[in-house]
Amino acid sequence: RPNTTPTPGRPGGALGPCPDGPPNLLGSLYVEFRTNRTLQDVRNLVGPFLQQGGRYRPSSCVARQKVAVIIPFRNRYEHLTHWLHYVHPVLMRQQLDYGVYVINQDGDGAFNRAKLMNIGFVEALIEYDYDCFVFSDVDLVPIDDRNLYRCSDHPRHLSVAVDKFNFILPYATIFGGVSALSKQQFLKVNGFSNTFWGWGGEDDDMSQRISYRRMFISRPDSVTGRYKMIQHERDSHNDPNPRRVQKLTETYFNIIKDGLSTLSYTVREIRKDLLYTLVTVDNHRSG
Ligand code: UD2
Ligand code: MN
Repeated sequence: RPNTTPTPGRPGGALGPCPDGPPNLLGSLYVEFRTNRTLQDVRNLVGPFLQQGGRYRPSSCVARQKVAVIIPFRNRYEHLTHWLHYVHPVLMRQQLDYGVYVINQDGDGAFNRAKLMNIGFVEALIEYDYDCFVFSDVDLVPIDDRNLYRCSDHPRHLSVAVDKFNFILPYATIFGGVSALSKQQFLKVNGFSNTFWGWGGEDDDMSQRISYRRMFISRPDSVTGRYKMIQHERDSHNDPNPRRVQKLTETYFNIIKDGLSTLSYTVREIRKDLLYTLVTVDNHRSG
């Protein structure tokens, strides 16, 4: 094994970096949502490998990236249970130094997915020096563990082949579902817009921010990028945003004046479960 020369000050010798290709991946996975699995079942199963707050790092090597997985959330515990059950083991096999942050919108005002993801970025960075951010819907589970939850040279769209869309990319610029941006990439676009209240548009706004800042969307191939989405009805207080189409014509001008630089919220509670960090926030609805 290379690179096991002891380093001064580190007893027992320093760990080498993890290999670029994680060696223990399984490829395509069996995923089933029709079970009565509980959070406690998942704690029993994967908890022993985790630190409080849904934190993990490989013990045999130094992870190549420090990844915060950010889940925008309200009232979807059943989905979260499946997500944690399936995705934790995948992230472990991918040898990531990672943490799972569930950003929980308090109250029953209009949902704002994009703003929750901005909040997740800021709150995760307060805790640890993450260099990569994966933003994931709570209802999307990868069914191939070769789909690495890492960042690359360009912002990366991971959920390219979702069963709900018959495993094809619905349109070329789509960036919704699961996506990954490095800290630098996220800062370059000033994060997401904070002003998409209700369903839709916020992912396309980010896609436009990326191209206006001269970056591209990178993707895994359509076999590696397969996902199962947990079937659901539209939630209450998340009706389609009637302004979503109009707002997309304004992205270019809004990048610098609507995003991380103007983010305002109040943290109500931070609770560490073994499986995830729950950050409950008031996201200051004002328009
Ligand atoms: C699509 C996109 C999603 C987002 C959304 C429009 C894909 C695969 N998905 O998902 O990324 O762009 O359209 O906003 O392209 N949530 C809650 N509680 C709520 C409402 C939403 O937890 O009450 C969270 C949860 O993580 C959910 C996500 O927001 O997965 C997106 O909401 P959705 O699942 O209702 O939207 P969907 O499936 O149309
Ligand atoms: Mn969904």
